[in-house]
Amino acid sequence: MQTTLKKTVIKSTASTHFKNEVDLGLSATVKYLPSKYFYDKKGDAIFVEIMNMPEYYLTNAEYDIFKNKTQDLISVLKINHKTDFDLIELGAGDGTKTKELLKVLDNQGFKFTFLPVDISKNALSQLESTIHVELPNIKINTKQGDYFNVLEDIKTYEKPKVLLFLGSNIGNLSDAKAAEFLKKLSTALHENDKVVLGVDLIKPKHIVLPAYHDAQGITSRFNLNLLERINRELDADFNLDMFVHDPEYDEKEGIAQSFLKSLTTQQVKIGALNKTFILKKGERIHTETSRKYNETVLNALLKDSNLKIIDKLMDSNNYFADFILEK
Ligand code: AVI
Repeated sequence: MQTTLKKTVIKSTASTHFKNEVDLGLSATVKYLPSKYFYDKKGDAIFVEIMNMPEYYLTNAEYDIFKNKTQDLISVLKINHKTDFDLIELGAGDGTKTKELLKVLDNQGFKFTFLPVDISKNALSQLESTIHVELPNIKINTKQGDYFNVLEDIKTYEKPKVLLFLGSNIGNLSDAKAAEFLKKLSTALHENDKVVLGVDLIKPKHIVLPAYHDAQGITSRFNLNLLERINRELDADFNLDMFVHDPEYDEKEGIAQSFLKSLTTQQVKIGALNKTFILKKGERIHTETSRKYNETVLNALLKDSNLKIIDKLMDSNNYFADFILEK
């Protein structure tokens, strides 16, 4: 297929998925919109702002582990100096944390190829150029795509693997989906391969909730951008002034959730669906789950996979953990 035609087909398939999922979510008895749609160009930029907010402790906490416990991380991974291995990162983004590990591996003469995987081609090419400049010895081979699809590819790689899945990205999946993902992940690995799974830990509300309800209203903009995206891409007429960002955190369960609450009873027309949806005053649209973990929760998710926890590293505040899993 011609490249431009192929791009158009991929784009229109993506927008058909978006349209159908918006339709499903807004037609449900309890309305929802999938959080994966936060990440358009504007959403990506707001997410960078989130990671730099004082309240969003997750990024710094995991950076603390990668920067200050690099040697511990290398030891628990039990990597052999003589064996060439693949270091795969799912959802690599700008690679800030991973570069700390790459630097030390490189200095200590480990033989490996870095394989960052991301949905964003743009993020990958930026990462590739910074690695070439900052760490010119590192062999890098980028992979663009959806994690689930990329796992199919990874399965065929022969070398030992260390797979990084950081940032508590797993927390945006329901427990059922996370368990399915981990099971699929384990089938892509060989015996003794390792996974570094970064998760936010269950802790008190006064620490977690502000990370999703910041003083500057950045997370509110992030959440509302989802409605703006529907307006832009699906010809809808959401009035953003008539919705508020409404997050909550259940400290006992360890689950943060974000909603958009309708301030009035209103009708919203979505041109691309040729449909009108009614929202009652106070009705909420669920937009995101950000699960927090402890070892019991994680072990329950790993039950049907062939992965087991062999170690964990925590930041200096004990807010965040990188669990080391082994097949
Ligand atoms: C990407 N993910 C792990 C973030 C989180 O903490 O759930 C997304 C996010 N949503 C609001 N703030 C950050």
